[in-house]
Amino acid sequence: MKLYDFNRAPNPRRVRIFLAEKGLEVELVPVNLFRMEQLTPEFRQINPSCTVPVLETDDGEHISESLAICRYIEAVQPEPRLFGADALGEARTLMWNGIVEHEGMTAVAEMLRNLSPGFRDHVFPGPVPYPQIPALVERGAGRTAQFLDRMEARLADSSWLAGDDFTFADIALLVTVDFAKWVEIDGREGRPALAAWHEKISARPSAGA
Ligand SMILES: N[C@@H](CCC(=O)N[C@@H](CS)C(=O)NCC(=O)O)C(=O)O
Repeated sequence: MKLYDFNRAPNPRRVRIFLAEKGLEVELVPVNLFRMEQLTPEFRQINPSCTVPVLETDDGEHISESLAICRYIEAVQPEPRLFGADALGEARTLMWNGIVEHEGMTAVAEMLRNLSPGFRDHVFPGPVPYPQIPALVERGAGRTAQFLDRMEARLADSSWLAGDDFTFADIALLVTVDFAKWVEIDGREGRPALAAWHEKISARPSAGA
């Protein structure tokens, strides 16, 4: 297996952490997003969405989308279980991952991509040049704060996001909280449960992946 990767980006980090938790090493193929290598004709053949991560299986098939990649890895190597121990654990993992992706990652991305000069005319991945809308920075900040408050409430009641077990949903939240630092939001400030959870998850060796 090979992973098309960019070491500064949050979604590939989700997969690298997942692989590290599984104790798996795969070849990493760097795709430099700062140099727009994701838009080259060669990479578009690999992933027409022009995003990383992309997993190349041993049969040469290309799988994009972090969730799909990690579900595949879980199926190939079930232990340690990172999508919950049973049907309910899996449903909770997918539910919390969905909440993190749709309410958290998109909010931080809305801020960053409408703010940073590096994303001018590149607000969405892919070749179409969508312009920035500065008003969305403030809206994204509000959505991010609301999301982080929701995570604080959940983690005040639950040791991990999906319950008693560490799962893929926690990995999604870790990369989102760390991604928010790009827009100078420290989600841990004033949120003690989230801060304690962040310290605990960051101490796992996989967090450095
Ligand atoms: N839904 C995808 C999102 C992938 C994604 O957006 N990746 C970003 C890096 S974190 C990317 O490749 N961006 C390319 C671009 O902005 O042009 C996933 O879960 O993997």
